[in-house]
Amino acid sequence: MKIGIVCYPTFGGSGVVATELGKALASEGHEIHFITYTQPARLDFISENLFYHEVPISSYPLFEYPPYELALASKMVNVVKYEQLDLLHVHYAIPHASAAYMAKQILKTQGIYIPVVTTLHGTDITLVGKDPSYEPVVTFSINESDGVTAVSENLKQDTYNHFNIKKEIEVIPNFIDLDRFKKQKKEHFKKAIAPHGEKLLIHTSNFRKVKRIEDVILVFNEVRKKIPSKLLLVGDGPERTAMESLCRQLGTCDDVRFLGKLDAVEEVLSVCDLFLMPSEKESFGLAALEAMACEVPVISSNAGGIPELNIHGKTGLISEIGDIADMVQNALYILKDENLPVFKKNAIERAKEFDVTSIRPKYEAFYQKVLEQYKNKNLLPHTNETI
Ligand code: GMT
Repeated sequence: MKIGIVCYPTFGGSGVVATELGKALASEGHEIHFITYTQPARLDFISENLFYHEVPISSYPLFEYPPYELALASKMVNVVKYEQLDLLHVHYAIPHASAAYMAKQILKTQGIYIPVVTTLHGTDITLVGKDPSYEPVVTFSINESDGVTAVSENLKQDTYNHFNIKKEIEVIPNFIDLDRFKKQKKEHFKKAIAPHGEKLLIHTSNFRKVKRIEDVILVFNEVRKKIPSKLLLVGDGPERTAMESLCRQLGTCDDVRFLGKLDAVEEVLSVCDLFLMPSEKESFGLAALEAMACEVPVISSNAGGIPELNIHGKTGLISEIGDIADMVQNALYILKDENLPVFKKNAIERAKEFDVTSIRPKYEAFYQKVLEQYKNKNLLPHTNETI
C-alpha cells in the first residue's frame, strides 16, 4: 500500500506512535509518506520505502496566525495526487482530520477518491477537542473519516460520551519496539547516578500540567525519607521551572536530576526501579509502556486508559488521581526487595503483549477494511472516474 501519514512531528506520544507505525509498515514493504511541518523526531533512519514531505507554511503580515490547516490540506492534495497514495492516515484529530476532509473534497473534484483513517490519541478528545471552539469541527471530521481508531477502550468511550459520533470506533492499542526498548547493561551509568546503591525512580513526559509532575516530586520526597533513592526527570516543557522551584523548596535538589529531552530514554530506563505516572488525564500512557518494556514497574493514577495497561497488583499499583499518600505506600511496597523482582518480571511480560509485530497487522487489516468499503462503493483512488 502507499500510505500518507500526518502527525505532529515532535516528541509527543501521538507523533511517536505515528512515526514508529510508519517505520514498521515501511519495513513490511509499504510505501510511507510522512506529511508534516518538520521532520518527525523519531524518523531517524533511511529506508527506500520512507518519504518525508514538508508542509511549507508561508506567512503574510496580515496573518497573526498563519493558516496551517490550509497549507496542510494543500500539501495532502499534492502528495496524494503525485505520489498516487491509496490512503491517508491522520494522527490526532486537530487539525489533521479536518484538513484531511478538505483535501479529500478537493481531490474528489478531480476524480480522485482517497480514504481517510483518523486515529484519536487523547488530548484531541479529552482536553482540546471538547473545547466549544473546536467541538463542531472535531465531531464533523471524525464522522466524515472513513475509519476511526482510538488507542484505548477508555478513549473510545470518552469520544462517544462527549461528541455526537455516528462512526464505529475501533480500538487499536499503542505499541512498542521491543528490539529497541529492552533492559540494557548500563551499570556505569547507575553507579554514577546512584553511587551508594540508591533506588532509582523515574518520570518521563512533556512536562505539561496534565502530567501532575508536582505529584511525582511529592511522592518521591516521602519515599526518599524511608528508602535511599534518587529521582530522574526526563523531558521538558512548561512545568519545568515550577518543578525546579518545588525541589528547591522541599530541599530535594541533590536527589533529583532533570535530564531534559533524551533520545535514548531506554538507556536511562534500563537502570531504574520504578516509573511514576500520576497523570490527570492519559488515554494510554505510552511512556509507561516504554518503562515496562525495560522491566520497570509503574506507580500510576487511575486516569483514562492507564488501568488497561498497568495491571494493578501485577505490573505496578494504581491510585486515585492526586492521592499522594497512597502512591507513597504503593511505591514503598513495590520497592521492597522481595516484591521488586516480581513486579519487574510482570512488567516486561505485559509489555510483550504490545509488541509492534502484534499491533502493526491490526492497522494493516484496518486499512484493508476501509479500502474494501471504497471498492464496494465503486470508488478507487487515481482511476479518475468511478468504476
Ligand atoms: O501526553 C501528551 O500530552 C502527548 C499526547 C500526544 O497527543 O502526543 O499523548 C497522548 O497520546 C499518546 C499516544 O497515543 C498517549 O500514550 C497519551 O496517553 C496521550 N496523552 C493524554 O491523553 C494526556
